[in-house]
Amino acid sequence: RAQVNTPALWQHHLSPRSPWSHKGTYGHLLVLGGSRGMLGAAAMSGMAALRTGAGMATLGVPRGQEIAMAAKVTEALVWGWPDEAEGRFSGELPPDWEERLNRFDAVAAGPGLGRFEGEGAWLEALLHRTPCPLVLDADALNILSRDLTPLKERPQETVLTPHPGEMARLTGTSVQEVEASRHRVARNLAEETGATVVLKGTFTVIASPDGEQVVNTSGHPALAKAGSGDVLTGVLGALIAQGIPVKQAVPMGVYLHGLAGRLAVTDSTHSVLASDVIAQLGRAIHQTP
Ligand code: NPW
Ligand code: AMP
Ligand code: MG
Repeated sequence: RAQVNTPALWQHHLSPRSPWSHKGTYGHLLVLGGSRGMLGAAAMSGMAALRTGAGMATLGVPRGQEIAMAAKVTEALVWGWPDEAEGRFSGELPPDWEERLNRFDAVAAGPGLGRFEGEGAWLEALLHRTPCPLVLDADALNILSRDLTPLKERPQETVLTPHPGEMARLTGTSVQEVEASRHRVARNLAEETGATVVLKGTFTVIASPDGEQVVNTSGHPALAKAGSGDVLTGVLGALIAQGIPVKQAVPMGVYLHGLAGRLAVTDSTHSVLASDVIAQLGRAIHQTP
C-alpha cells in the first residue's frame, strides 16, 4: 500500500544551515546533460540544485557547449566533456573521469543529454564507476532502456525519474499500460533493478527498492510545461548531495517541487515557466514545516 507524501516522512532531515558551515558542507552535484539545442535542460537542473541548497553544482556538457553554458548559468562550474567530433567514447569514460567522479557527492545524468554514438557503453561505464548516488532522468533513461543489466549490478544507490513515456520505454510497454497500473509498474521496476523509481505524473509515485511506496499530492498543472522534470532532477540531486538519505530525499524533493509549482502560480496557471518554479523553491522550503 502507498502512503501519502507528507512532511512527517522526511522533515527531520530539513535542518537549518549552521553558522559554521561553508559551501563544502552542502555537497557538490554534477549534472551531465545539455547537448546542443538542449542546454536549457541542464541549466535548469543546475539552478534548481543550487536553489535547493547544494553547496556547489558542476554542469558537465558536451565540449563546445561550455562557453554558452557558462554565460547562461553564472553560479555553476562548467566542464566540457569530449563530444562526437573527438570520437566520443569507445566504451570507456575519458581517463580523467574516474578522478573527476570522485569529487562529487551526487551525480544527475540525462537532462538534455541527447543521443550519441557509444551512448550505451558510456552509460554502462557511468553506472559502474560513479562512486556516489546517481539520479538518472530523461535521455539517460532512454539509453538505459536498451539494457537494465548494468543498473542491476550497481552497488551504490540509483534514482530513476521517468515520466510515463520514459517508463513505457524502460519497461517495453505503452504509456496506456503504464498509466493503467502506475503503482505496480513503479514497484516492479524498483524491485527488478534495486533503484528508487519516481514515476512522474499528476500524482507522482515513488517506489523504493524495499517495496515501500509513497504517492505525492503536492503537484499542480502549472508543472505541465517544458523543463519541469529537469527542475525535479536538480532538486533531487541537490538533496542527495547534501547527504540526506535517498529514502527521505526523494519524497522530500518531489514534495518541494510540487509545492514550488503551486507557489509559482501568481496570475494564470498557463503562464508559469520552469524557471518560475526554480524561483519558488526557496519559498517552498521555507514554508514546509
Ligand atoms: P505525448 O505524445 O506528449 O502525449 P520524450 P521529452 C510521453 C529535454 N528537454 N503522460 C509523450 O506523450 C529533456 O531533458 C529540454 C503521458 C511522448 O510520447 C530530454 O533530454 C528542454 N505521456 C529531451 O528534452 C525543455 C507522457 O513521452 C513522450 C507524459 C526529451 O524529453 C524540455 C515524450 O517524451 C525537455 O525537458 C505524461 N505525463 N510525459 C530544454 N529547454 O532544453 C511524456 N509523455 O520523447 O522523452 O521527450 O520528455 O520532451
Ligand atoms: P517532465 O515530463 O520530465 O518534464 O516532468 C514533468 C514534471 O512535472 C513531473 O515532476 C510531473 O510530476 C510534473 N507535472 C506535470 N504535469 C503535472 C500535473 N498536471 N500535475 C502535477 N504535476 C505535474
Ligand atoms: Mg523530462
